[in-house]
Amino acid sequence: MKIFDDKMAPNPRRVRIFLAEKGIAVPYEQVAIMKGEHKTPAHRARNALEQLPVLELDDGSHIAESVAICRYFEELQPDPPLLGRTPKEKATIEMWQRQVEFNLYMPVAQTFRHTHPAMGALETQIKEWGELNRERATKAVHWLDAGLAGKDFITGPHFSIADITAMCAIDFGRIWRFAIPDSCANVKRWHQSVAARPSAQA
Ligand SMILES: N[C@@H](CCC(=O)N[C@@H](CS)C(=O)NCC(=O)O)C(=O)O
Repeated sequence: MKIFDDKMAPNPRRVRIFLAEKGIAVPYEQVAIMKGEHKTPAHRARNALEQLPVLELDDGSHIAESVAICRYFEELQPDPPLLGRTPKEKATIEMWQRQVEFNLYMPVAQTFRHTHPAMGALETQIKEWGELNRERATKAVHWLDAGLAGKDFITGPHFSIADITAMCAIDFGRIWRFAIPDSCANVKRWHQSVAARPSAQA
């Protein structure tokens, strides 16, 4: 078993943090996106969408999609649970995970892809789309701030995959100088706490 990873990219980081929280060690093989290594026939055979991360199982099969890979390891090793225990917890975590992914993560990524000069090699850049997503990302942090009121973590008292996705989105945004607004005190407090977990270094 191994994971095809790019240390510089935010989606593979989600999986690394998830595994670090569970204390699961999996060998990583680096595939450098900025060198185009994810567009080779070898990587296309692992994931026809030319994306990372990809988990390779011992039978030679592949699982792409960060959340699907996390789900696989959660099923293998439920503790500590990062996708919920009870039906209500599982559904609540999935709700937040998807909302954070669509409302915060995607706008942060789209701003980067459509406004950063380095992304011109990978993306047909539409500046207006990038700028619209810059606004959407800022709006989403305010939405997250309201959601974090009175809570330690996004879904309640326990750290979950939703916290991982949100932290990776916010940290990735630094590449286009995104910063948590001073008015978002809940997000600032939460970010300090999740960034201090050892897994954040994974
Ligand atoms: N929904 C996928 C998204 C994967 C994805 O977009 N990965 C990026 C790295 S963060 C990638 O491989 N990009 C390659 C490219 O844009 O050409 C997941 O969650 O794993």
